[in-house]
Amino acid sequence: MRHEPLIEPSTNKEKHVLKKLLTTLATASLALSALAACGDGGGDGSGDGKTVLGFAQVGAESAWRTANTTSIQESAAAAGIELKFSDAQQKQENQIKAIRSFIQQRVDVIAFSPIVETGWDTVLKEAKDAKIPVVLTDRAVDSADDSLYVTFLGSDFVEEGRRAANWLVEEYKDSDETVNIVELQGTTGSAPAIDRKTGFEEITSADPKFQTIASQAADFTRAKGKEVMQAFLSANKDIDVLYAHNDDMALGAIQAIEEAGLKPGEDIKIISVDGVKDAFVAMTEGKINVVVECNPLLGPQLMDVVAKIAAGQPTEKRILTEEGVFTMDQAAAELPNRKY
Ligand code: GZL
Repeated sequence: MRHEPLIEPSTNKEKHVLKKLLTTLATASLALSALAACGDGGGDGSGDGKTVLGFAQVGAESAWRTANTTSIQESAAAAGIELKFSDAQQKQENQIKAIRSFIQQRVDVIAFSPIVETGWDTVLKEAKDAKIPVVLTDRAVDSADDSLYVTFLGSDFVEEGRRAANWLVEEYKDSDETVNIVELQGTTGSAPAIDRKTGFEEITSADPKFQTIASQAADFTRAKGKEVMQAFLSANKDIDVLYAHNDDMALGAIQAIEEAGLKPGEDIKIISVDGVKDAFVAMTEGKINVVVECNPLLGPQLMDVVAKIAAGQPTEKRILTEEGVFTMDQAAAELPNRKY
């Protein structure tokens, strides 16, 4: 059946105007349908209705980080959340690029573990202007404007430093001898490195017998931990204690200590942070004396936060992760329970 045209143009001018009008209307309707697919808070236009989370990870520098990544990826899948994941290879500029890409893709939520504390305000303002909520996981940012993120989910690194030092105080409570400490710091400028040092010194500074004779960044990696410990050993003949801001650096330092003909855990007592499986194995071998746990399994809590945001529900500004302290004599019993 032939449909009669709604409008019958008679002159060429009328035909031209009608043609332009129809083209404009067609373009406008295409644009409107694309916008509708993106939803209001984001979504990548896939139109499958899934919440889309963009996550900018620090890198893959340590066993802790690997466990953290696995937890996030597995939890997103279990929660039916579409995860866009980027690995910044320990470079802040790559994390900033990833966040900008997530903004362009109109994701629903952005989450990341800021490799260092500073330099985020500009890109976080861009996310705020794009009305995309940001969740900090693991590490914090040092910003005057806490409206730039909705929630910070992670450990209290200052408390982790205090716990490390409290073990030391207890270990040497019956001695008046000077205790010479060397410290392997995490990534310069990162929240865990700054805060673990702060918490440790808050306790040790109360007793002058505790002397930190050397302290240097080793970037949370085994290789750098070994290299810096070798330098400590060459420059200092009477080291009593190593305080390592993470297990990977402690495990690298153990290699250096053994290559120097010394016994880790005996000649040089070792305090470490994280609680990865290999650190528990080292404790069963008597090579690490105490591990302060830092829980990387943040995935489930992060997805709870993302789901609340997607549902328009309020989330807590600060969510603390639960963690403990494990000494050498507890390691064998605890090792089978370790999930990372
Ligand atoms: C701490 C985390 C640190 C770990 C390191 O929450 O940011 O980064 O202690 C990791 O193992 O590299």
